Amino acid sequence: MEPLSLDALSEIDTHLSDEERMVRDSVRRFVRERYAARAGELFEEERFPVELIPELAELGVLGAGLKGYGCAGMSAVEYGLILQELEYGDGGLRSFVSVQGSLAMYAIHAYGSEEQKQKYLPEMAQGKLIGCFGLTEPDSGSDPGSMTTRARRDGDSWVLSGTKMWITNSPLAHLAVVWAKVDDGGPESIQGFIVERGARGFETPKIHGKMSLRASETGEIVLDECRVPASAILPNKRGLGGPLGCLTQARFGISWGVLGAAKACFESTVEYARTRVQFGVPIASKQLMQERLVEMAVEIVKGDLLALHFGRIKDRHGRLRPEQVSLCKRENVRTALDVARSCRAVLGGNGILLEYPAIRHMLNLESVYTYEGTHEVHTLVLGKALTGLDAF
Ligand code: TGC
Ligand code: FAD
Repeated sequence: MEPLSLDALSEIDTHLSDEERMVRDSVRRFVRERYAARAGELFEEERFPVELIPELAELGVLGAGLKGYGCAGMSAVEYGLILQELEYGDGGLRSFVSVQGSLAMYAIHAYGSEEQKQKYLPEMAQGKLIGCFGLTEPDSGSDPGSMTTRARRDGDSWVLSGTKMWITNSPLAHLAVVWAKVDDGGPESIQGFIVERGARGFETPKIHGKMSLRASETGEIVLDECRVPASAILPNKRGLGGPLGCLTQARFGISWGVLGAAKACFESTVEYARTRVQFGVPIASKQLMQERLVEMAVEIVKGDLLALHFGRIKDRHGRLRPEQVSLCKRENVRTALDVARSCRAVLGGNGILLEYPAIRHMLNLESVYTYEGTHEVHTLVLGKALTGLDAF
């Protein structure tokens, strides 16, 4: 008997429009034809395939959810479906797209001047300019309000000093959206700056030796009295709500993306368990094994429905409450990580080989559990919302 696919089990397609399915299927084709076979190799080589950037741009996935300025203007659900397909390939591929669109481009789109939008967004949508997003610092992770990076006004310039840590895409970025505390004589406030590569005092050393998201370039941003023009400031938002507003976009996308990783693990593991024979029968014929697979399938289907429910609300109202996004990110990342770990175990010794996707996704998801707000941070965001009491 042929096994039932997850999509057939959930009949998720019955909730999607023709347009949504078309967008998903085109990215699905790209990932399966152009990325999947190389995923293990890229992970091993610790390399993001920059040669695929023009094709990603051609698919319209860079800044896909933004309107105008050469962006595709897709719905929240279409954007989520895209990220799920990308992360089916690898979390590094999805991270590249999340950071470019939901963080760097979104910051410029939401808080930039008209001139900044015209200057950067069309070329970012075309993949000709790559951006990164510098919020985290070595001593300021979950508590970004404690950042020490400063921007001092000096005549027609801003002078930036500080170090950003764990910055996705920074080693290959043409520009960085950097968050700093502004020192202009007024009350202290966090604001965004666009720093172009080439600015004196701007360095982006790569972080080596990651055991997770190895196919994603991660680096620091070192700002050593880095002078940028007065026009580099993002003028239309002050305060921590600026970067957190961008994170709300990216976290929503992640809550879809991680299910792609879970599905890739699940599909390959079912296939393996159906053909791996121990004690004279396929291991998939054992009740303990079927229970394990069923638990995974149920959680993945629930995750899909959760993402779709909140995606539809986002499309209807144009926004989600941050707590709703925390709920989705927290729950679906946990599901995906549990699924990847369980799949790794079903594969036995083979589960530690890069030949199978489980260990790669499992390791990638350890980062996703931590970035964009750790699991604990999202617990506390929800706890605060539900009780009215701040436990940070
Ligand atoms: P708090 O006092 O609660 O809030 C400060 C101001 O921000 C507003 N706000 C939000 N606005 C939009 N979206 C959200 N999610 C928001 N959360 C809060 C809030 O209303 C307030 O506005 P105002 O006008 O009243 O000033 O701030 P807090 O200092 O208590 O911190 C809250 C906390 C802990 C939840 C927050 O700082 C947090 O989320 N921490 C986690 C940090 C984080 O997620 N860092 C991610 C870095 S980027 C990254 O990881 C990219 S990985 C990308 C990839 O490769 O895919
Ligand atoms: P910490 O904040 O030091 O947390 C350590 C532990 O303490 C965690 O378990 C945490 O949940 C827990 N903890 C913290 N506060 C509390 C509390 N109040 N109560 C209970 N527990 C608590 N950042 C960017 O700005 N841009 C990027 O592009 C980016 N990309 C990244 C890519 C990768 C691969 C990784 C790993 C990280 C990336 N980050 C990026 C940084 C990421 O957002 C941070 O790692 C994350 O916010 C957590 O900060 P931290 O690592 O300093 O951990």
